[in-house]
Amino acid sequence: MVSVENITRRSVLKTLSAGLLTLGALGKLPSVTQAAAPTAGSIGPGPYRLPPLPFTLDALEPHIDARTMEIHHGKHHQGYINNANKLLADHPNLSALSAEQLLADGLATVPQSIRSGLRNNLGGHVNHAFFWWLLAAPTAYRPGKLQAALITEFGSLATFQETFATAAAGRFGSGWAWLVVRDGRLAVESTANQDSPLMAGAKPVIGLDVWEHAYYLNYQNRRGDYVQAFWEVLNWDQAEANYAAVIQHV
Ligand code: MN3
Repeated sequence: MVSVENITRRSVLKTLSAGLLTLGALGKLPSVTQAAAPTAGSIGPGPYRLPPLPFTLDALEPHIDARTMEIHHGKHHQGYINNANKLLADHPNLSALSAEQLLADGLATVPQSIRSGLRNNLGGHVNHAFFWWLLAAPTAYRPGKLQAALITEFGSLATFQETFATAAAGRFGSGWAWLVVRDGRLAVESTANQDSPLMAGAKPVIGLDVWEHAYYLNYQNRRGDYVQAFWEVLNWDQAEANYAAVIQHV
């Protein structure tokens, strides 16, 4: 187990409190096989709008079917956005913050009457906007610094994937599995509902939605099969870009 570059807890926190994802930076990263997300995880201030998928609805088949993508993106993600916008309609001061900043630093200042609704729905928006960019039609990827760091941290890529799958399977009910940088190190975690690692002082690198709405049409109760399929459609270029964005703030 080795620390990630020279990231210190302090620098991670500093990065977070800076509103972090000034992800214009991501756009400067070289694109390899996929269009690099200019703003993955960076939504900016409200009111929010549904970001288009960076692929066609059927691009992930047979691993994730088009109908699931259509409902997941067009109904579920849109629903989180509609709800978050409604909750913030009378709070322009909150809406003016970036969505990530509001989640990471601002929830405690949100009026009690809308706090849990905002936690769920703004979390849902931020998580899904981040997630779509991590999916892509299967293709060849060039291993980069992230894969090297995963091997250093977990011993092998396979061990990382097993650890991640265990976290995804072990999240009871609805939630997410994550690869994050926390306290300067890569770590696998999971969150309940739509909670974001940003809410707990970590920076997401890879996230997987394990709500049933993400897989039930195709996999029914077989979450483990869905998690295995995720590796087939994981956009490693984006994961590398996310990792690069985290460590460049050192
Ligand atoms: Mn979802």
